Amino acid sequence: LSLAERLASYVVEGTKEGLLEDLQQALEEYPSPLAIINGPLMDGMAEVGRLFNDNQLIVAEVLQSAEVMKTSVSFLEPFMEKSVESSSKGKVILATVKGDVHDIGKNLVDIILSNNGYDVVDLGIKVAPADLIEAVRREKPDVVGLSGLLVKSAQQMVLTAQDLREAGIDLPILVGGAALSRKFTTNKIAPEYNGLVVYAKDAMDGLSLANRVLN
Ligand code: B1M
Repeated sequence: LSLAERLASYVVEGTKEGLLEDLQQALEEYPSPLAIINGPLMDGMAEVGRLFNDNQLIVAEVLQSAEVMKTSVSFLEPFMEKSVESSSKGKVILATVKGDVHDIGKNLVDIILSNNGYDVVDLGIKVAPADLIEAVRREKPDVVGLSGLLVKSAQQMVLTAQDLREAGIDLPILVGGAALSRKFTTNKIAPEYNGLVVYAKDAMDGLSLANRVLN
């Protein structure tokens, strides 16, 4: 197998044997750590999603794939580019919405924003609107970032936007995750909110949108 195929297969098989050695080699061959994640590792994840959908994988196996992804991201993180900002570019609260446990994408957004001058407060997964509102009042962020991968999470984002509006919050909201699209964001979430709602297709897009919105 080629290096790319091996990297994808660790994710698909949910095995870590040989993973770190191949990641080390990939660091030499790929233009950046993020290119390793967005390329072969995400290809593996897409295949996991397909197999899971076809009932060829069970949740326990998908969890092992998620572990491989998390180990890989932790291994690669120290090699990612970090900007040396003298002051913070802004504060971002991140959360995976109520009812949703998927956090690999959110954690990637956390790393990319933190490495690029933002203060990030990560509220974790299954964050109910009331907890988000409390955290916004406590932390006084400049942006609220919401992640969701389930179809029902897209609907949950609409409810969360309504609750934020009712709480008088109108900070920019950055939304992302496989459950969403720009169209959904514009047609369903934005009309329910008083502030700006922007959709990021991936973590780097999230960074450039945060930069555009705040700086
Ligand atoms: Co789940 N799962 N899962 N799962 N899982 C999906 C999402 C699914 C599409 C798989 C499938 O059926 N094909 C499907 C959803 C179907 C639907 O709603 N239409 C699904 C399902 C059904 C479920 C369960 C219901 C299964 C069950 O229990 N029967 C269950 C849900 C539990 C719950 O949430 N209540 C479940 C559980 C799990 C695991 C726990 C086993 C595990 C998650 C582990 C974890 O996250 N800690 C898991 C996984 C791994 C997946 C797949 C295979 C991979 C997701 C992933 O990590 N991708 C997924 C299929 C797929 O997406 N191919 C699937 C890699 C990650 C880097 O990408 O999160 O999209 P992603 O993030 C991207 C962008 O979206 C963006 O940036 C990242 C890239 O740079 N982004 C943002 C994300 N958030 C952002 C926020 C931003 C900006 C950008 O700003 C704030």
